[in-house]
Formats: sequence, C-alpha cells, structure tokens
Amino acid sequence: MNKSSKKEIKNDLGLTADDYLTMYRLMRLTRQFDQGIIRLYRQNKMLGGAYSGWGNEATAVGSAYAMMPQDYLYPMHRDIGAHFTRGQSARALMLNHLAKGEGPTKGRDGTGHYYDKSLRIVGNISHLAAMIPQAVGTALAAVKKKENAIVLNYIGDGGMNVGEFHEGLNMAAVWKLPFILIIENNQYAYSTPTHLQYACESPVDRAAGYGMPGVKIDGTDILEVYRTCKEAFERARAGEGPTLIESVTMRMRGHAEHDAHEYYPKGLLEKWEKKDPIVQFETFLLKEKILTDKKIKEIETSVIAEIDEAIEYADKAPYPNGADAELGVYAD
Ligand SMILES: Cc1ncc(C[n+]2csc(CCOP(=O)(O)OP(=O)(O)O)c2C)c(N)n1
Ligand SMILES: [Mg+2]
Repeated sequence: MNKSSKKEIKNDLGLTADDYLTMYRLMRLTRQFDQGIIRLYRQNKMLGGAYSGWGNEATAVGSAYAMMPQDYLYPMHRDIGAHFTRGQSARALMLNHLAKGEGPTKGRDGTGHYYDKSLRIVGNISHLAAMIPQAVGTALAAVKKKENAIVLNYIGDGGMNVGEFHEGLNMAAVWKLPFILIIENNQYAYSTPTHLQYACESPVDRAAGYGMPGVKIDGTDILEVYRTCKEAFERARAGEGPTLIESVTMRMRGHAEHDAHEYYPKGLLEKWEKKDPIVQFETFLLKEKILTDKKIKEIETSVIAEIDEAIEYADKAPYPNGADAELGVYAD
C-alpha cells in the first residue's frame, strides 16, 4: 500500500487552478444531476429506479479526470460524475434517465446502460461484475491495436464477490494489461453491510493474491483519487500491468430512491456528512484562494441552469415509437 500524505498530493499533481475549478464544477454538476433525478423520481417521471451517486462524486470525477481521450470507461451505476468528466452532456444523460426516444439507448434504458463510441464510454452491464472480463478484453484489444489506452472499470463492495471479478483480475494480471479496477467500498450492497460480504480486513488485500498492486484510498478526497489513478494509469500505459484501487466512501442514500435505508445504524450518515466530498474540496479551494464565494455562486448558477435545461428538454421529449422496438437489437 502506498498511501501518501495530503501535502505530497497537493504539490506533485501538475494540475492548474483551472483544472481544480473544472473538477469542482464537475462534482457540483454531478450532485445537481443527482438532485434532479431524485426530484423526477418523486414526481413519478422516471420509469425505473433512481440511483444516486451522492457521496461518490470525488471517486467518479477524480478517477475519470486522470484519463486520456483514447482511454475506455466502464462505469457503474453511481458514476455519473465519470460520464460528465468524459464529456457526456447532461441532456443525453437526462434523456436516457427518462427513457426518451432521443436518448442514447432510444428509450430502452432508464439509467446509464448505454454505449458512446466517440467518448469511449461502455455503460454498465446490469449484472454485477459481468463488465470486468469484458473491460479486461478491451484492454487486451487496446494493447494489440497499440492504442496506448487504459481501461478504467468500477465495481462495488457487493459486486466484487461475484466470480467474474476473479476471472477478470487474474487474466489482467497474467497478461499485464492496462486495466484499473476501482472498488467503490461504500459500506453497503443494498441492505447488506460489508462485514457480511467479505471476511478479509480490506477488499484491497485481494490484490496481492493476483500479483498486482493494491492501493486503499479515501474516496471522498478528489485529489487523493486523482493522484492514485494518475500513477496507476501511467504504470498501465508503460506496460507494467493492472492496479486494484479500493476507494472508501459512503452510499449517502438508499440503494435507490425507493429504499429509505432504515437498516442504517443511527448516526452513520451524520458521521459521513462531515466528509462530504464537495464540501471538503470547496474548503480546500477556498483556503488556497483558488475559489471565492463569488465564484462558488457563479458555478452554482451555471450548474443549476445546465441541469434545469436538460430536465426541461428531456421532460418534453417524446417516448420512442413502439414500432421501433425491434431496431438495434442485433449488430449490423
Ligand atoms: C449478479 C447480480 N446480482 C444482483 C444484482 C442486483 N443488484 C444491483 S446493484 C446491487 C447492490 C450492489 O452493491 P455494491 O456492489 O456494493 O454497489 P453499490 O450499489 O453499493 O454502489 C444488487 C444486489 C445484480 N445487478 N447483479
Ligand atoms: Mg456498495
């Protein structure tokens, strides 16, 4: 484990003040999107569930911010921040969440299960861990095609206990593929707490068994996430193989919005609220004088406008034509 101090992180990142502000805005945009889908769910405008990434913004944005355009993203259901960071539009994401005909899946999905070829986003496969061998296969293809690309994939503390996790990581390690897997250890898989999911001390301990580096980080600290990913991506690009990263966070809402998480012990959320990723980064940026109260207000106004526009557009957009249901089922 090579967990570094905050001071080191702050000094050796090579990020500019503009980068910091962009990262902050992306986190705020992600939270605003989240609030939007929570509201739409309550208004009965979502056909399926609303999965919140509240608490996961630093992990999603910080990791994707370290990617290069030729890289591939295999996100999970709480990684909307990574979609935004790759350049996905709020409008496209909202159209998909409302299952509208103009959305990336043309109304077939209500969350983030879409593929965007130009942004190299391979949206989640619903079956947990099924993405891992596919993402590893993409890493193998990227090496064969000499793309100088890495593949970034995420899994939860629950999903990591499915067989494909083992198969995928083993192959990635044996073939030294440019594959990075982030375990989003957000304390729960639906209502199951982590002590009922694994008996080792930390999920990252598994890395040694596959013969790859494992790094455990504070997933609420965007700079720590960014730095760890940047190092892992550089190693991967240099042909030194995969890395397993355990990002420790908290799922701040229920599994989805229908779930009032009554099973959370008293005081748990209050404890994690003190570690809110956005507040932490905002405090840091204010202290460093990169952000001012005026700038915060400007960013707030602009993310609210961006999400409001996306909601208004997607809300008015039509559902798909029934007659098109059979289109796009098979590849050309
Ligand atoms: C193989 C499989 N089993 C069950 C499910 C249903 N399911 C979807 S998400 C989820 C919980 C996942 O928990 P975790 O991996 O910790 O991710 P989190 O939701 O906490 O981010 C479950 C049980 C599924 N999609 N796939
Ligand atoms: Mg979880």
